[in-house]
Amino acid sequence: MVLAVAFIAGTILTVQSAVAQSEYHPSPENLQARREYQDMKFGMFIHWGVYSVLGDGEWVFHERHLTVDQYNRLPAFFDPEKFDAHTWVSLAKAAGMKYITITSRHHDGFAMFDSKVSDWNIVARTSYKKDPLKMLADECHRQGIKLFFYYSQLDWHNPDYYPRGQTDWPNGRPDHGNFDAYLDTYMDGQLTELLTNYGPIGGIWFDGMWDKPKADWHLAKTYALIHKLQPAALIIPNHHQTPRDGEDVQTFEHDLPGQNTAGFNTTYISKDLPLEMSDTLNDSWGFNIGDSHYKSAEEVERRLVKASGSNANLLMNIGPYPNGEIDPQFVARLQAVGDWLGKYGDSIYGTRGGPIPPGDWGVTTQKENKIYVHILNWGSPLLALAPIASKVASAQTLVDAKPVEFTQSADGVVLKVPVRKSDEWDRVVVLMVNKRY
Ligand code: JFZ
Repeated sequence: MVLAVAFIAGTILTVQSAVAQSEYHPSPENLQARREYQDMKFGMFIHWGVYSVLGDGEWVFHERHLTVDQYNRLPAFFDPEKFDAHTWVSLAKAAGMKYITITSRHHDGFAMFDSKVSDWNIVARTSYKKDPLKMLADECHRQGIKLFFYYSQLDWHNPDYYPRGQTDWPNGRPDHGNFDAYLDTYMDGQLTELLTNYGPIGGIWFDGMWDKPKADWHLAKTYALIHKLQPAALIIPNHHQTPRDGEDVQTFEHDLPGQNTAGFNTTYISKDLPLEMSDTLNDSWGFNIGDSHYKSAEEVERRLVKASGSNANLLMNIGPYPNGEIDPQFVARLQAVGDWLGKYGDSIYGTRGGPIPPGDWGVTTQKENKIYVHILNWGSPLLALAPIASKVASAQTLVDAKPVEFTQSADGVVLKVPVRKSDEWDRVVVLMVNKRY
């Protein structure tokens, strides 16, 4: 009897998920937006909120076990007088980044935009009184940068985020609350604002569902709302699970797709969805005054190249100061990566992961009838690559178009590797092939 019930329940679940699978047909605008998203390759992640004042990362509310009453003092000190949307967007452009994903609200629930849903927002609670996301959206539209909003589903402040999740600590909230109202009124209300008041946006980057893995997050409803308000807006959930219906991008945190050095990423890789990898320029997301562990520009470039070779975008994070300035250390590195992209961008933008699997030596990307061989680590004169289906017509270096000797056989392609110039991060050899990818 128990087995029979379990079997029937299992069958119903299977049927339901099969039905759910078939219900989501991405709109043509959405599919087009996914392709454009994949073409962009490099984005700027920005973690910025009232927590930035304390210079101790975006989890400070939780890590110091502050109470809601104590945290409520913080917005009064947040006055980003030096914030200038033009400077931020120009930096993203100079870095060769094509999109920006910014925290519209993080786990502290504090809306960095003008929200009518609650006064727990920058316009109502700070002396700054302005909406930086509006200025950023306008500037992004002017400069042709796509803007995505990070939105935390997890909330450490709202009493209706109840039952609380695994990050719970006693911070003074009552032991009751209406989670349905939190999702349907508060969250969907704010998402409606974000998808209505800022012109066309790139999409919503969700985070925090992992705090209550078993809860019903009303995802179908929220996703349908987003796709109704802006069909081209992409839904990018940072839940580290196999993508669900309605989700448009699979994103990986601190890891290339399929790798799991961080310990919380899934090794499943979607074959259909665009992929993204998020990473930090030092070791923090939000401004952390004690973190000077900056990655070099070369290291950022290598991560971008490896992400591209794995068919993924790289979303590289900075945590601006609470006054709105961006750490000059970040600026210098981003500009250097932008200079590199100025010369090597053809081998990144608009490409997809190449036909040769990534190896210790490097990766390949591909576009039209070109395969770009990115040689990142190789000290020997010859490099043997796995076989490819198409015939190589010619090979040359990307930067100075010098011919590169090669042989092709059933066993693969062997390249005579160009000698590395002293300041050369990546030797890119372009293979012209007879097949269009
Ligand atoms: C999340 C945020 O908590 C973090 O502050 C930052 O915004 C980052 C981009 O996303 O990081 C996570 C996500 C998942 C887990 C931990 C941190 N997890 O599953 O334990």
